[in-house]
Amino acid sequence: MRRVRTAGVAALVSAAALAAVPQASAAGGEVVRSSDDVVVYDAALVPDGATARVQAVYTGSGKTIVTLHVRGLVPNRAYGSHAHTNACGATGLAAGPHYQYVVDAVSPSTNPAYANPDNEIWLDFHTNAAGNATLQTVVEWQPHDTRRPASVILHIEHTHTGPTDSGVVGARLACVNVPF
Ligand SMILES: [Cu+2]
Repeated sequence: MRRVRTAGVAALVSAAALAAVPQASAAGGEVVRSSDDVVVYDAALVPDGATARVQAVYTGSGKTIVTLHVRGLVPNRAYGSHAHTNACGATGLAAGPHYQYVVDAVSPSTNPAYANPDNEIWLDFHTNAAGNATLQTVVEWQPHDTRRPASVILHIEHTHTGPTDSGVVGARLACVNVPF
């Protein structure tokens, strides 16, 4: 495991500080931001100096808007990404399964009734020629008080959406802790 310090973090409040004092937006929503380092499991597809930042906004109308910014990845490449249940660890598996608002009783969840971008937070993206991307998703709910996502994982490919493999996705390349 290797931790890559992100560039230009001076304006970022630490994750711990954000967790202690959620910021209120003008609209009355809450904003959380990711911590400023990325745990890398694949140094070829998440090169030295790559950064990933996540912002979650909880709107006054009950939605969650999640934005992912990545920089310095492999140019013109598809990556998968989702919110996961556990914090980042020594291996990609430590982050656990995808966070589901309504939890599938069957694990791993491949049923499109549960493993879909309305019940999970999907952030798949395609990098531009500079290896950068921004992706935003909106779900119609906010994480449960007692069960919240803890991280965002970057995967080797886009998420599958077939009738029997929904939510299935390849290797875990990197992880960023997010105090959702
Ligand atoms: Cu994932």
